[in-house]
Amino acid sequence: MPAPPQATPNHFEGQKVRDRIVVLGRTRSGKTVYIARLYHLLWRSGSDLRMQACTGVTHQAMVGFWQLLKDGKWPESTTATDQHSFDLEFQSRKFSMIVSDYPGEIFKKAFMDDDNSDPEVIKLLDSIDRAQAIIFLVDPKVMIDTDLKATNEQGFGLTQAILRLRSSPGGEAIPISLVLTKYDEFNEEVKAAGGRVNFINHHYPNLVEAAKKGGTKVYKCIAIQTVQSTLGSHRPDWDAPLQDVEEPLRDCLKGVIKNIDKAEAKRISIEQARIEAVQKENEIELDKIGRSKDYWVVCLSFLFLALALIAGAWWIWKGRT
Ligand SMILES: Nc1nc2c(ncn2[C@@H]2O[C@H](COP(=O)(O)OP(=O)(O)O)[C@@H](O)[C@H]2O)c(=O)[nH]1
Ligand SMILES: [Mg+2]
Repeated sequence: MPAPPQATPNHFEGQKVRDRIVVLGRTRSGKTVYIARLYHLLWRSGSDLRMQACTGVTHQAMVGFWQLLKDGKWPESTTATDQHSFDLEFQSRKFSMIVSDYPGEIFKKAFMDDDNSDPEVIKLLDSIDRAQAIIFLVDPKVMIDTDLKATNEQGFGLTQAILRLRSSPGGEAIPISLVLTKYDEFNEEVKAAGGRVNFINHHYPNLVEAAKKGGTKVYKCIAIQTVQSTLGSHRPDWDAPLQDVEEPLRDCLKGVIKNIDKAEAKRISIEQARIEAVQKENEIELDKIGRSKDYWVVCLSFLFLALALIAGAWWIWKGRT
């Protein structure tokens, strides 16, 4: 089987190269569970979408999360930044995916405190600037909770991230997937609001407005269902049905391919126009050369004719004398 072609990153003038699919979300929004499930679905998938951890460490981390979840336990919440990188293959093209699991205070520092001095914050903002597509995980629990701080941090923070993306060069066309996580627990609230878009719009209208352009879709995701234990706590049920785990990624990748193909078609048409302009210039130059050549041929012909006439006249004159 021939090696699939390397996907071209998107280039925009004065902009960092956009070369990655980014997964972002506030702390406890469900990043670890989502990525662990996504990787479980895709790393041995025989479909047109495949995923492979870039390092053994990331692969082992994912296997560790599968084991925990299968054992009915939730992963610990993140205390240090965990960056997981994956290679993706979709429709025979290659992509990179970065999932940065930031501890809560980094997201807050970046988008609420405007503190850009922390290297972790710089990394987080850099990942937005380099995104070809972003999957934002949005926690419905935080949206309906009475914890005003958390609700506002998620709504304002995600809106800030989207505004940064949309205002950067090329950012208006970047596909966004807004993923409502934990849908198994919050489907009643989402339905009562009139569906997923109305639900987000009701709680975070600025976020929907900021994301609107560039192909934004909203998903109701169940990465893992919870069951209530006899003691009343919620534990994960690995084998229960899932929903909207692959779809946000698939749709983002389709959008990225569209953007890459559009940029490539534009590059080809600019190159063709340049080649045509050079050809035209060459033709004008050749035409000029041709015309000056014609001029010299005519001049020389006249000269030879004149010489022949002189020689003929001289010969006749000589013959008479
Ligand atoms: N019901 C339900 N709960 C989830 C799901 N995904 C995550 N959770 C809950 O959200 C918590 C935080 O998830 P986690 O992936 O660690 O969030 P992270 O901080 O963004 O990495 C988990 O401990 C679960 O309680 C899901 O698909 N369904
Ligand atoms: Mg985590």
